[in-house]
Amino acid sequence: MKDMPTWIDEYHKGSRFGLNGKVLLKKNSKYQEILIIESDFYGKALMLDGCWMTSLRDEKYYHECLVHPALSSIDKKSHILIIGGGDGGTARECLKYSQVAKIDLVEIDEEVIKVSKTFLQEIGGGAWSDKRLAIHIDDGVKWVEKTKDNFYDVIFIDCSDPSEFSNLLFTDSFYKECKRILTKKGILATQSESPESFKNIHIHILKSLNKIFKLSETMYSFVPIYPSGIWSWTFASDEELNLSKVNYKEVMDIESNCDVWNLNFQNAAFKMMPNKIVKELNS
Ligand code: SPD
Repeated sequence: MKDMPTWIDEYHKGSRFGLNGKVLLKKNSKYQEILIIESDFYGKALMLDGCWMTSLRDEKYYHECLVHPALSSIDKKSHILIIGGGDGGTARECLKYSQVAKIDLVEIDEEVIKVSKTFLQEIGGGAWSDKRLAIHIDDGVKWVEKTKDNFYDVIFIDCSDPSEFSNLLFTDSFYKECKRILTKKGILATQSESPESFKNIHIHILKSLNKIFKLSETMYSFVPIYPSGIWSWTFASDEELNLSKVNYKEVMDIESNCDVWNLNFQNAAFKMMPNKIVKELNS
């Protein structure tokens, strides 16, 4: 019976978002419950504290959208910070750019990295052995606080939904600290939750970034296993945010190496803000 497929659901506001699969691992780390399943259609998938994080089938919908709008548009991209991202998918996408010289990946939960390397190797892939990637087991908020001014060209916040131990990653004071450690033309790129299933926190993120940075833009697409499916990513900068002004030669190479992202997809995704979000932001 132990190995029989079963329904594993994320419960969210009276709805269930589930995959049918076998449980390969269930353990508690210092911070959270970690579950790995092998599902029929989405392949192996990672759930943390009852929330889907990623699956082999749909992870590119998430990681490509977080990384490429920022990295395809910014000229200087040598120093990158990833906060969270313990499955390795965000680092893998960043490393597609030869100008990326150094990535600091700061993940609070070492177990997430260990489990991802063991069960979800396809996600991190060659990133784990790439010399440009430095892994730090640390609290992202503290890491940012101890970083000197104007240090990173791009910061990616690849965090879980707000919870007891990730709440600080959604605060104005944290975003201000990120701004302090970004280079002049640097970009902050964050997953910004769902306009449907996490509407309040979504609005909060957009308002905060809009207030703290001179420029910010949000794109919408799908992450099939997340509650309601629709998801968002927000990009903010104090100097330049030319998200579709790209180096075409470079973009062609990156596009041919992506499953979901391309420039047309991106340009449409930046025009997808649901009207109720537009109204709320303008009210
Ligand atoms: N609802 C889940 C939001 C999680 C976003 N981060 C996922 C991590 C994938 N690298």
